[in-house]
Amino acid sequence: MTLTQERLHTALAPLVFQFFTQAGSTNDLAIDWLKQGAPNGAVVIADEQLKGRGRMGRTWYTPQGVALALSVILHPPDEELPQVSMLGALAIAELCDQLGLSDIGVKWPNDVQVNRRKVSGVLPEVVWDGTHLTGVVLGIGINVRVDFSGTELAETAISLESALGESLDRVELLSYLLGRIDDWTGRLGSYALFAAWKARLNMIGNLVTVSNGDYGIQGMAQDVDEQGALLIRTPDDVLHRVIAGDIVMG
Ligand code: BT5
Repeated sequence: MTLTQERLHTALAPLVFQFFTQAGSTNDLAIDWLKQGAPNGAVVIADEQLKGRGRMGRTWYTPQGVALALSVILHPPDEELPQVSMLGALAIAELCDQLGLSDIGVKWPNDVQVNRRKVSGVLPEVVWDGTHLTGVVLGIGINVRVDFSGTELAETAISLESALGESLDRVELLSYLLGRIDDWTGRLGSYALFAAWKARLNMIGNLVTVSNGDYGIQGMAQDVDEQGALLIRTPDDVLHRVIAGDIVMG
């Protein structure tokens, strides 16, 4: 159950990684490491985050000893960037498959849900040096046994252990997840990766509302394109291409 440097060294032997018992945000640490030349596939892992970040300045809750918080450093070519976050969600969904969970889905763009509750979030952050792509940091947070009772997330979040009704070993979960990430990284840029991500999306064909802070639109979630954008058809029969935002049903 413990996530120690020693256990990680044994389980993740070929990996270049940094482990912190406590961090602000693993993405921030990974961005610094990337700028200092971290190799493709390097990973930052923390047992607890004090300033875990979500998208658009939101907070990601990572209490000590009960979650996985990691950031994988990748050096894809520019044109493969849209698939990096798809890759993250896909690898997490496959981890859920491996555990034997049912009702697993990806809520566009990249929330992994179990029983329609969020078990994991993905935060890709791209680092540029002028017009040159330095690399991308793929942040992943997974709830393993986070107790959300009495919090504002009690109705919307879930942990792997409560969904499964079993206790889990975080090092084993991490090892499997990194294996899936490694596998899909080898297929970055492929139609297969896009198709596998698309097949996991759980709101296509439904009436949804999308908001991105500036505006909200309601319509049919018709499809996604290969860049990861959501295509929404509004009642006036106009097809909108949404590149970022949050969706809710109805
Ligand atoms: C995300 O943002 O879902 C991306 C989360 C990425 C977290 C990882 S952890 C490792 C790495 N280092 C970081 O600092 N971040 C990454 P977003 O779609 O904006 O969702 C954020 C929202 O999810 C919050 O506003 C809450 O409503 C909810 N939330 C926060 N913590 C949660 C949790 N542990 N489980 C489920 N939902 C949560």
